[in-house]
Amino acid sequence: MPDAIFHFPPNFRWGVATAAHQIEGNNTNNQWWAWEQQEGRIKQGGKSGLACDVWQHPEVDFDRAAAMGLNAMRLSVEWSRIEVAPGRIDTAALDRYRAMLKALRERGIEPMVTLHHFSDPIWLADEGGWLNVNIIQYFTRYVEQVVRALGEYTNLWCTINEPNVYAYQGYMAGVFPPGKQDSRMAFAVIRAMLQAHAAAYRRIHRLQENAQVGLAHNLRFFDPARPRNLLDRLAAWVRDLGFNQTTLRAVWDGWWLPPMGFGPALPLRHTLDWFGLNYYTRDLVHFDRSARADFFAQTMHDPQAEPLDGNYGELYPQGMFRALKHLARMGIPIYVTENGIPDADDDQRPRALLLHLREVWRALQDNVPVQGYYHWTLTDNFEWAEGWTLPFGLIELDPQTQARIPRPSADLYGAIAQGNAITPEMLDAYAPELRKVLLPG
Ligand code: IFM
Repeated sequence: MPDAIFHFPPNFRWGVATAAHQIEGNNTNNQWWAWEQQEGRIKQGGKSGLACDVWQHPEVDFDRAAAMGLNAMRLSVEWSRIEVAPGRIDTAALDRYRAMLKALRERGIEPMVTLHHFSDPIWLADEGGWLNVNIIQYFTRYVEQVVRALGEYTNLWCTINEPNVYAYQGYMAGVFPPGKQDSRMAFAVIRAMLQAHAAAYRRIHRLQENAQVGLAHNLRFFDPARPRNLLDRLAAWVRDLGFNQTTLRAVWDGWWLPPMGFGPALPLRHTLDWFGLNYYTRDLVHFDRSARADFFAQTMHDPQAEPLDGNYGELYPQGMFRALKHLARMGIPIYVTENGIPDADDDQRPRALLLHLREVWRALQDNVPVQGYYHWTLTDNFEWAEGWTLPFGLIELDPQTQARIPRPSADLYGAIAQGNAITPEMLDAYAPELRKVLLPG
């Protein structure tokens, strides 16, 4: 590609990210399935149902990913399928996942396997979920079974997806199961998840010599709505502390920060071979003395910024560069394990994709060790409490008929992956403002 302008490094991973409950269908044995059956829990009464039917027909989407020229895919395995009752492993489920990973390898796609992505077996939820005193033993016992069964096909493991989002949505906002509103519980859940990550890291390395183990964190920026206002700055700092820094400092420095605790978190040190960044958007934060339960903060989107569909936030691609630079301080490889926008008519996604990838490229020029980018997501899927209302797919899905229609961004992303670069023509077509800045005339 001689006239390409943003080249990516050789062997860069171009992938898509997915999660078991959002795509497999009929995950009847987890807490999400039970939650979906309760009235009023999911927007428009949506249910995961057959989802993208990936459990029965994984090759449909694997073929599409391969045809796009992708060389990587992040997918999760479903604890509730594998460990159907405490200590009772369904080997047929593990065989099914083995077949999936093999099918990906046959298509030249390297799997990254996430071991926990928001869904818990009902038996675990009934025993208090991540607040159960035995959770670390439970999690490592399950992880060991998965690594023994799937280790032949991958050494790239993501222990837990977004502990902060799981805890915030389930234990503060109350919109994910178990629907609690108790910040003390939320921080106890994150703490347990990080401890379980560390224990899983050690267990995986004991089982697989060349394992590469990481964690995916949803890094959201919180900027003061009025940058000069001290109270807004303080409120933004508190939000950042709770959502980002408590987790980041625990895994970087082995140090618990309030409100998660205070003091050394030694078992967490050196438990990352790489770090996973899930980046989507940012919030502006206003101090509000009446919002006591929310730590005196109100969040809003920048009224000047381009809004994303479904009230998902603002388009803020610069955050990708900021996040990567922030994480570079860890001195370990980084994967962008998720990034994308909900956009049914695809009128924003191609441009958003180019703008975000340009920020990844900028970070690479600054020697940030980014190894790959996994777009969220391949096919529209079940978006948790938002049901089917936020279509994040490069490919449109009709969940009733299972018909798939690639959006223009699927072609664009495929062309970028195949060329390992962004070309001026792509900018002309979708992000002319960037073209003008970079290549005047
Ligand atoms: O769909 C989710 C995913 O499960 C976790 N990260 C954010 C995505 C989009 O909201």
